[in-house]
Parts: sequence; structure tokens; C-alpha cells
Amino acid sequence: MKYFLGIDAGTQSIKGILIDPATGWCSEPVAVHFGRDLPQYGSPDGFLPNPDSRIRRANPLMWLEALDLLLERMRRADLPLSQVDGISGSGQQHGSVYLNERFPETLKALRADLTLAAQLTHAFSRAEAPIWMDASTTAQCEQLRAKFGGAEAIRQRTGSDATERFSGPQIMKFAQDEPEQWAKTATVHLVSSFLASVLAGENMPIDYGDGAGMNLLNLHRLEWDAEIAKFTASGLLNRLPSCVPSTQAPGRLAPYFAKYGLRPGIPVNVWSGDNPNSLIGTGGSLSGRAVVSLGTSDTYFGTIPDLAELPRHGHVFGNPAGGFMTLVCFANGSLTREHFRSHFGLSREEFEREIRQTTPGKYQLLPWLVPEATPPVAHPTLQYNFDPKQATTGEFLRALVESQVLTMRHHAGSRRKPTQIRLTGGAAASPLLRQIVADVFQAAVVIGDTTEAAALGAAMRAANACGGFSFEELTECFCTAQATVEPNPALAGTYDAGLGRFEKLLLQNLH
Ligand code: XUL
Repeated sequence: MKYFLGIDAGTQSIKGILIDPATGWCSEPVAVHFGRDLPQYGSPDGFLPNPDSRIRRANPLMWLEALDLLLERMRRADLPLSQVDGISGSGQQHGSVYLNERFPETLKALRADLTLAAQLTHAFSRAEAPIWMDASTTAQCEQLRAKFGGAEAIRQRTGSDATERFSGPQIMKFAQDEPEQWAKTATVHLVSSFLASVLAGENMPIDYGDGAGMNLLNLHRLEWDAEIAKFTASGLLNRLPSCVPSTQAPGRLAPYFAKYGLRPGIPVNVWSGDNPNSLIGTGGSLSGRAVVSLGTSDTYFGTIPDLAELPRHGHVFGNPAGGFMTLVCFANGSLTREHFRSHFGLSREEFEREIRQTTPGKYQLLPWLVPEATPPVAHPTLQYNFDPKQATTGEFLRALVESQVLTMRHHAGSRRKPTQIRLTGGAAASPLLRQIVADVFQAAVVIGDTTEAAALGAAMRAANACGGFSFEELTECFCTAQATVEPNPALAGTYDAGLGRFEKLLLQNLH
């Protein structure tokens, strides 16, 4: 038996999945929820609460403690960790981790009788890691645009306009605000490359999938852009790990992890971002299918053949299977849905029942509870084309979830209309949301073997990089359709009209 382990370090939890590509077996996901399982970090939603909603940071020690706990839970669940032949992973994108010069020597000397968090606590030059929800770098984005010829020029170079949550502007802000701490920084990692380094016991590279989410990678040359790096922060180029194809497995598992039954020395594949991994885990990497992920963020993505024509909205990242992918990110995803569900005191079933009792397509709103990435909104407020006080709870909630899908359809607009959408992420388990996505897009919604596509994608990448399985065979094995939800054609006109009203509301509120 050859098993491969995929770990997904997301915003609110860390999850692990084992696969056996020879038999098509896939374990149930094992999870550690940061808020519930590690309350001592004071991060109920996976980040440190801050009264300024543009500031969103997490304690990287929490991620280390969660990694230990995840592997312990997998060992206790009697998963065959001793037969794992390769590991890969997935990280929430854009988050940056700042390490001092003690990081490499501490990693080399990890003792199995102590925890990762206890041993690495002195290896950081910055105690908090800004995550993808942080929108506090507007000034730095403007400086980058002014220096490099504007938004379009930066987009042509790095695949994205200078973007608040991207790691480059975040590093720039840190170096400007805290120069002494920046001087003590020896290496800047992404969440993905940081955790990969911990597994391998040495600094690991960043892959093209996640590296492209930094405003630092020249997408045409696939190497760090020395000019942009120099302007971003002095000495940054020397502090970045190398950037490599996602298929490389340069690491070997550190002896520390033998305590969980894993064999030291097995290959560790470079990790990638959660969206690039989900592209693999939904089978979207080869087929050109559109993928919608309903997670902490909602994302819409798919492959593109080359860089000839960059899409108008969103970003271009490396596709871990080769080539590129485009992505549009909506920061108001599950946390916004969950906020209103608990605001009205509803269980998940009641939430669905309330919405089902109402008429589709009637009302729209701008679903911005927290700073929004697409379109960029730094100071969010909900805006309505109806009087929320006159609406029933169900009408309000339907307006919310439909508008979340309408904003996706609007911002995916320049692309060819999909006939099929692969749906993943926690909220993809909801039959109601599946139907709303199908109806709003008038496309069939396909659900794969698991809604944990990022963890599955990571396990498939491990099997590819460490076990020699092709992405074609892995996709055939693990990404078959388990359920298909057909759109209701009678609602096509309703949602076309709803989209028109949503776009009007958008125009009225964007300045
Ligand atoms: C993508 C993005 C989010 C994070 C967290 O650009 O910011 O989707 O990857 O999931």
C-alpha cells in the first residue's frame, strides 16, 4: 500500500486527508478547529480580533500547535501513517510569516519530547502573521502603482494589480512601520512554505501557485521580480525562499514527526495555496471547468491556457498541474453567512428552511460585512434595494446568499459562461446553496467525492510529486461526480433581472 497525506491549513481550521491512489481509497478528513480546539489563542474565527476590521492577523504558534494536534488525532484514528510515502499541503493564501536567523537551526534540532510551538517560539521576528483578510495596506499598494506605471502595468507583470491582502504590500508595510523588526527578519515565508519547512526541518521553497499571490513574482519569467522586491523592502530578495514548480519535492520529513508514526525521510512536496490545491482536488486543473469554492472566502476560478489575455477581474496564479489559473476572491463568504445565521439564532436546517419559504430573485443587497476583496471595499456596509425592516428573516437571508452568488456571476462575467461548475468548500454541503449556484449561473453544479477539495488536492499533489502518479489518473480516481444539481430553466429570466438590479446597486455604491 502506498498512502499519501494532504494537509490543508485554512483560515479557521487545519485538516488532513490520506489517499491510496492504487485503490481509490480516501480517508474521512480529520480536523482541528482553531477557535474550538485551541481557545487559548483567543481566535474564534482563526484570527486575532481587532477593532479595526482592516487589520487581520493570526498567531503562527497556533498553526504549529494545530499541526501537532492534527497529526496526533490522525494517529489516534488509526490511520496508516507508517505507510505514508509522501506529504503535501495547502495553505490559506497570501499570509506572511516572519522568521529570524534562529529558524533553520531550531528546525534542525527539533526534539520529539517537546511541542513545535514550544521550540519555535523564539524563531519569529514578528509575533503575528497578517492573513489574507487584512486590508490595511492601501497606502503601500498606491506606492507600488505610482512606482511601476499603474495598476495595469503591475497586473501584466505579476498577474494582479497591487492588492491589499497580497504578501508584497504586507511585507512593505511591516518594513516601513517596524524597520527594527524587519532588520531582524532572515526569511519571509507564506503560510504554505512555512508549514512545509517545519515538516522538512529546513527552509522549503514557495511554489508558483502561491508565489503568484504576492505581487512579487514575475509571471512571464517565473522568478522573483528583483525591481519590485527591491522597492517593496530593502534586502527582501535575500529573505525570500526560492520559487519553484509545484511538482517539486525537495524536502525529507524531519525525525520529529516519527512520534506520530510517520517515517522520517519520506519526501515532502512543496506546498501550495488553498485555491490552487482546490483546483487539483476538484479535477478542475485539467478540464478547464469553472470551480466555485464556498469557504471562509468564496472564490471563483479555473485554468487559462496562457498569459496572452489576462482576465479583467481578479488574479492569475500558477496551476499546480502546469500553466496558469485565474481566480476572483470574495472575502464575504462563510463568515458573513454564519454571522447572519447566528444573528437570527437559526440552526443550519432552520436557515435553509427560512430561505426555502421565500420567492427566488426578489431582493438584492451588497453583502459586505467585512472589507471586501472584489470589488475592493475598505469600509464595508450592507446596502439594499429593499427595506430590510419590512423583509422577513427568510427574505433577508435569501437576498444575502443570492447576492453572494450574483456578485460572483457579475465579476466572472468577462469569462465564457460555464455550462458546468464544480462546487467545493464547507458550504457546498448545503443542498440549498448548490441549487442557488446552479440557478443563478444556469449551469449544472457538480459535487465530487469530498467538499474538502484543498486537502484532497494536496494529497493528490503528494501522490504526483512523491509517487509518480499522473494528474490524469489521480483526477479520474478521486474527482468523479458524486452528485449533479441541474439548474431550473424557469428561473433563468428571474436571475438575469436580479443580476441587472444587483449591478445597479453596485454602480450606485462604488465611487
Ligand atoms: C484568494 C484568497 C482566499 C484565501 C483564503 O486570493 O485570498 O481565498 O486563499 O482561502
